[in-house]
Amino acid sequence: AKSSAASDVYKRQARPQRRCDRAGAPKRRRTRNSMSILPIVKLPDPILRQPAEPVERVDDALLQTLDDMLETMYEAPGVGLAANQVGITRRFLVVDAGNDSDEGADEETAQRNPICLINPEIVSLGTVTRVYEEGCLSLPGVRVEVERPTEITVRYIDRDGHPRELDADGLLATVIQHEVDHLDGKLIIDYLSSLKRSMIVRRFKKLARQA
Ligand code: GNR
Ligand code: NI
Repeated sequence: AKSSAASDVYKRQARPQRRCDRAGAPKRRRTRNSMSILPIVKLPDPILRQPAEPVERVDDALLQTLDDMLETMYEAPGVGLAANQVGITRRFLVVDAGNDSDEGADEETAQRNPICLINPEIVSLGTVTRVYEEGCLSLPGVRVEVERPTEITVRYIDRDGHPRELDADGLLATVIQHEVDHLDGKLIIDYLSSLKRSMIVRRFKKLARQA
C-alpha cells in the first residue's frame, strides 16, 4: 500500500518504543488505559476512497486503536465506525447497534453492545432486502435511502485474535454492511444517481476550501 500521512500515524503507533528512551526507567505498562477521540475524516478526503488492507496481526496498538474508535463513535455519536474514517486504511471496524430489547430505551437505560470486527468478510447475504435511510459521520448532514439485505452472516477476527462468525439482522446488519463498504472505499452517495452524487461532492469540496 502507498504510504500516506494517515497510515504513517498508524505505523508510528505500532512501532515499539526505542530502548534507549527507556533505559533505567521503571518498567512500564504494556498498554495505555486512556482512550482518545480521533478526528473523523470527511468527504472529499481521498482516504475514504482508498480500499483498506487486511490486518496482519492483533497487537496492542490495534487494540488501543479499536478502543479509541469506540470512544470516538460514542462521542460523535454514531452506531459504527470504519478504520479509514479515522485515517487508517486497514480492514477493521467497530459497531454498537444496541440490543434488540433496546427499543425505546433512553440514554440512561440503553445497554452498550460494542463489537470490534477485524478483517470482516460478509459470507452470506439474505434474499430479503429493505430500504433504510442511512447517515454517515464522514458526510455530515447527508441522508441516503439504501437498499440492503436484512440478514447477513459476517466472518471476522475478534479482539482476542480468534475467528468468529456472526449472524446479524436489523440495524446491526445494515451498519456492518455500511462499514464494510467503507473498507472497500464505498460511500452511501454511491447509491445515488451520478448527478445527485456530484452535487453533494461539489458542496463538500466547497466547504473544505472555505475551512
Ligand atoms: O452513525 C451512523 N448511523 C447510521 C445510520 C444508518 C445506517 C448506517 C449508519 S453508520 C453511521 C456512522 C458511520 O458513518 N459509520 O461509517
Ligand atoms: Ni459511514
